[in-house]
Amino acid sequence: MSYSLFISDLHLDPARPEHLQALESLLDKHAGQAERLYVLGDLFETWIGDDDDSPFNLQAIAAFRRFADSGSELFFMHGNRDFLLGDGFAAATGGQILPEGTVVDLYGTPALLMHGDSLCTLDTAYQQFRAMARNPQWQQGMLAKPLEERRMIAQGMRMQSQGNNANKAENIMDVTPEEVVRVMDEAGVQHLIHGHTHRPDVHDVELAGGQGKRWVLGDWGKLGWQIVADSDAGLRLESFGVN
Ligand code: OKV
Ligand code: MN
Repeated sequence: MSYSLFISDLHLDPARPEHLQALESLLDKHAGQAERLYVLGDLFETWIGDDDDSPFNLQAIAAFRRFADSGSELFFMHGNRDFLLGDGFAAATGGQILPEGTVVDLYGTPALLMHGDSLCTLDTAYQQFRAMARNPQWQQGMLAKPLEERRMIAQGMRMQSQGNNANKAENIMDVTPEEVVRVMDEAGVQHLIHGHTHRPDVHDVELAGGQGKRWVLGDWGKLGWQIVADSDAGLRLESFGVN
């Protein structure tokens, strides 16, 4: 039996060390056992650049490094909080960064992987913010600023967004159903795995070529969430306690 794992939306933050601890347990448990781990975005609550070598970041990187050194493969996708994760982070962890909308083979079943924010097309204010934050020139300009200034800017954006009430998990608009069908048909897959919405569930989708499934990971709170793709048993969404 071979298996691969998917997680997202840990929102790792020094203020909540229990989530980093839970990640470390997950990584140590599956190191050398899982074929691959895919982290589908919002691993960190805020990532202001690979040059932020805080003890918290270094601890997370070291845990991923042990996992990758054990022979398990490691992949990251950007979320809307950690869009500045770069090649430095990937190299330090021993992982690879995948573009949004990558198709992977899960033991004979192709699956489309996304963070999921691009599917929330009705939140136009958010899509504008996303276009800015993902713009390479904007990112270059941001990364050229001193770390302390970036920290202040990110903090200011968060306060502004909280003031607008645009930043609450329960206010994240859900995916647009037509957009889900469009990206799945375009990629020619019957399975889509994503996070972002914090609405962990498995949904049936009516596709051009028949029935599909949309697998949604949850954000880590009192529970953590994972999807296991098993060479024998297929996919399953699971939660586990986080202390
Ligand atoms: C979410 C929206 C803010 C809309 C910033 C580096 C950098 C991360 C960040 C900070 C802000 C996301 C992560 C947020 C949604 C906004 C403003 C508008 C319309 C940096 C890393 F580069 F500035 F240093 N951010 N947040 N908006 O508070 O979640 O949806 S956020
Ligand atoms: Mn997100």
